[in-house]
Amino acid sequence: MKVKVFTAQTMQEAMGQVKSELGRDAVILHTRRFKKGGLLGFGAKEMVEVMAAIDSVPVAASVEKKTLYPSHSFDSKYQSDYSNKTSELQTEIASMRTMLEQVLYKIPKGDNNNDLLIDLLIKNDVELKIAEDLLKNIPNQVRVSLNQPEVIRELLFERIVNCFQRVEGIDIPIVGSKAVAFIGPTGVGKTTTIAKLAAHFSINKGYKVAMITADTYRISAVEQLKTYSDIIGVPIEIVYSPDELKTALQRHQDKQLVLIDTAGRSPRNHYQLAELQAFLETAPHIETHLVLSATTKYKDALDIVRKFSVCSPHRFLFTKVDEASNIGTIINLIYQFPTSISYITNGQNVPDDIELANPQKLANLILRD
Ligand SMILES: Nc1nc2c(ncn2[C@@H]2O[C@H](COP(=O)(O)OP(=O)(O)O)[C@@H](O)[C@H]2O)c(=O)[nH]1
Ligand SMILES: [Mg+2]
Repeated sequence: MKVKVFTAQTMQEAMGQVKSELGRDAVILHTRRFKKGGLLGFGAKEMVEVMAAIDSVPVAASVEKKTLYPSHSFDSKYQSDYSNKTSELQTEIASMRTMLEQVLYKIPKGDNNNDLLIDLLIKNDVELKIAEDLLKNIPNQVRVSLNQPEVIRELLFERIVNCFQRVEGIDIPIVGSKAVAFIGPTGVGKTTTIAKLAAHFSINKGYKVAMITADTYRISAVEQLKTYSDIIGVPIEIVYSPDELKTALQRHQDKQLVLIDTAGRSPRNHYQLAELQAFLETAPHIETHLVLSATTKYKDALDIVRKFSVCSPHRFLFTKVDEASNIGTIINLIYQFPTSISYITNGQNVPDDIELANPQKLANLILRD
């Protein structure tokens, strides 16, 4: 074993000496500070002493360096090995950082406001992953301290509003006709919504409107729409096949808006869905709104959206927001399938209980205490 004492003005300098003489494996046995020079204790310089040892004299640091990166180390082979290693290391560091961030995020942080907001989102049935995603990086984003709950809540609100930014109601063309079909499971409110829209566009807006129903599955369904047709004063057609739908659409070419009701379909019945798809394919210009109830559990709603995707819906329309204890399902779906929302219905009253989706109102409902 070789033991040596090094003195220098700073600890850093002394360590540098240890490293260059004894190498990286040297063991520090002892350090001390002492005063040197001066007169009667005045003007003395502070010095550092380091006692270090090494088992056997190592190859000097400079030689060690040479072994690791020999003089020919920057020929092309070594250079590419070296850069491969560097990029591997960078990838590894990046994935370690992500892991660390995730772990840190999950550590309970007492009364951390993010946790309180996550709890609030989860209480409103927002999926955990989505809640975490919405809150991710918010504090860093504005460099606010975590004790500013109202700032963080405001930022979260804006993020949620952004999720609902895509709002597209029924846009009536200046020239020509628009046909809109409403599809979805049974009982979600398709027929009631059509009646609300027929009244809104014909009575409030003064457009020429017609209704067509392809829901001939139940007599009562046809009668329901016929009653609305009488009250609102818009014509109604009943069609039993895709061909009849085509003819009916041609007959109503003079109308600015044709609203098409369809039979409620079970997302589990492939035959029913294929039949519906065939109806919609008769006229390629039909705009399709998938009607979903806000009271549906997210997992079921996910299944419905997946199954109805064969009909390529252009918009989501959410009903029964008045009955839902929260609207987690709506944000979860929009997050998963970024699709425009057309209308929100919030009651049984025809024609009043319907409105164009409002991102601010929806965001407020998501953050409801
Ligand atoms: N609370 C509430 N009930 C609604 C809403 N929309 C429709 N309904 C009711 O839901 C039930 C089924 O509606 P309907 O239009 O026949 O559904 P469809 O089978 O999809 O055509 C009816 O009792 C409607 O009054 C809504 O926004 N809120
Ligand atoms: Mg119906």
